[in-house]
Amino acid sequence: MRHIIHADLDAFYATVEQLDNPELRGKPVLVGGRPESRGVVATASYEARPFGVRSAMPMRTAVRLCPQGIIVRPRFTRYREMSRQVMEVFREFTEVIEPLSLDEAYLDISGAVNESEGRWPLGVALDLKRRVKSQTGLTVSVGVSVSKSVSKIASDLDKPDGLVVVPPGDQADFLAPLAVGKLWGIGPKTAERLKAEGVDTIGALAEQPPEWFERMFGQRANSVRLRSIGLDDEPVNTERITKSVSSETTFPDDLGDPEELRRVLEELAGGVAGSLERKGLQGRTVTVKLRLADFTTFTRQSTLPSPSNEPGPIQELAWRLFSAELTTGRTFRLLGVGVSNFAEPDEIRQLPLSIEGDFRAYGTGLGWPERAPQA
Ligand code: DCP
Ligand code: MG
Repeated sequence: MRHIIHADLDAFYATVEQLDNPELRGKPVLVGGRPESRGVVATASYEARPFGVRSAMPMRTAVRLCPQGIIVRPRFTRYREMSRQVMEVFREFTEVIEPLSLDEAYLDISGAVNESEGRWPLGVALDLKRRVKSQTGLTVSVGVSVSKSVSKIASDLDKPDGLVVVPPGDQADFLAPLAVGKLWGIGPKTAERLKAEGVDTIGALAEQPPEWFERMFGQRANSVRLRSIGLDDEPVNTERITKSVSSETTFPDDLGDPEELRRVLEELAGGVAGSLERKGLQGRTVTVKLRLADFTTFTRQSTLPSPSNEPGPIQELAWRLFSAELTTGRTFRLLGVGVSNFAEPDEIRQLPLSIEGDFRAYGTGLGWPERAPQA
């Protein structure tokens, strides 16, 4: 039997700030951009949350709700470093780790569990929490079950410093009373659609007949149905194979000059192309990542007509994506370029080298672990 942990750090950025600066401990900390320049909250410490402060809220609103809040500017390099340390602690338990973002990962701990020797999933989870705390100073909330989607929901139910174990076989009972929107893959729009059908809870969803699932979810019907009873068996996907190559840079001062931005973008794209070539990879999807002066972070991506690791086409498409975002007065804190969606090795020889044809529409990129704050 599989045992899967979903681990998510508590108030990640804010906790790192409190760890590094003892004066912030026990106080409401708001990490994010400046209220006067339309900044947003990246996260708030748990001391600030009773005031109603939430991630992605305008900082101005946060300050109104929590005037005693201490605003701290984010330090992404430090968060990445802490994230690496946490992932190292995870690796003491298993090699089968799927990071979802800087502060979140699935771990397949089946190998660490041995019930006949008294090593139960609960014990492994407690040990993991203790070691994260003692080796990094951070607290992590953990969900444990036999399925990824159940563990993910469980880790969120008892935050901060949470630990929720759903024993094998109890998944459906555990899920039944929860809001249907908590289920992985059910976004706000789908949740609305289900509500209109009288389905509010995961339990109500699970009771629907197969034809209903077909009608509501089409091709996804069976996987959603299995997830609603906690019987999904998706494996923890380790990222040992490279799925994307990217490079990004944060500017010491916000940058708005198109010439300068183009130079930086081409340098980044050229570096990524070189790195692809060294790894023997060719990618189809080019993603640019942008962070504005107010810390809003987002990505734009498009697809090359054929896989490439040449600087020219990658630079050209990166610029095409970026220049569409270059409006008057907009300044940038960070730029990144990534390439993903690699060709299989046997495809590489027979590829045409030109880049002609249509470019596909924008999408949101998944190449970077950070989520975009919504302004
Ligand atoms: N983040 C962000 N913008 C968002 C959401 C999150 O910049 N809209 C960043 C800041 C968070 C980090 O990502 O610290 C992790 O996101 P989580 O959703 O896990 O939030 P926290 O770890 O801060 O809090 P929680 O204890 O609820 O997990
Ligand atoms: Mg978190």
